[in-house]
Amino acid sequence: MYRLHGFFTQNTMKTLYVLEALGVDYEFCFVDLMQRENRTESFMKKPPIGKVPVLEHDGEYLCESGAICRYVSTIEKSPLFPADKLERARVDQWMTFFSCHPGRWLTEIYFEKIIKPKANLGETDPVACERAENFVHQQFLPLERRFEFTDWLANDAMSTADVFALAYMEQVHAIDFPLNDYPRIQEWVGRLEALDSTTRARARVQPYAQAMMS
Ligand SMILES: N[C@@H](CCC(=O)N[C@@H](CS)C(=O)NCC(=O)O)C(=O)O
Repeated sequence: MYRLHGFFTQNTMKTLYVLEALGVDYEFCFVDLMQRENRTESFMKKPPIGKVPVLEHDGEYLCESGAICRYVSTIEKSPLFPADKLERARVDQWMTFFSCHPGRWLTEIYFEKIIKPKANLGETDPVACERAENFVHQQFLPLERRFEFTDWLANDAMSTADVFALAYMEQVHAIDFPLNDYPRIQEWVGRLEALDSTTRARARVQPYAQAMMS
């Protein structure tokens, strides 16, 4: 049995999408970041980083969304994280690409446009948004070309990398990032959003997100 401590933003969503796609049994424990529940003494006894998501499994704690996704995918021996070394490396490659490049910049725009005003962290910075948008466009161009040849990021079938990346991609809705020039990327996101596992993951956080963001 797994227990996931998390919020409703992209780092937690990566792990929720992966846990649901793997079909594992887990408990979700909401950590209210607005109330600084991640900085309480008891939470800081988990990995002392004070950030979510945190996975609890067999009495051990693990943080960092990518590490959690790889760990559970490995434990479950899932085809979503193939045993073949090269295929697995390709999954890893795309997870890292999303974390370091388009995901990083989409998250920056989300922070500027959504989190800052909501959490009273100051004005949205238009210069930071424009810079981040330019980086996203730079990275979406080769991604769009890639989807001319394949339906999924890493190999011939959907993998942990695709559902992991959805957590970054779905931010485009909230930040009004235009995908008009990227029809294949839109189709890929549509395939991921249509999964039952995506619906189940969203249902886990929806009551908390609705209460806080409305
Ligand atoms: N690299 C980490 C980032 C974790 C992270 O920054 N989590 C944010 C929420 S999305 C957090 O806990 N922020 C609260 C804080 O820093 O006090 C991951 O991928 O899990």
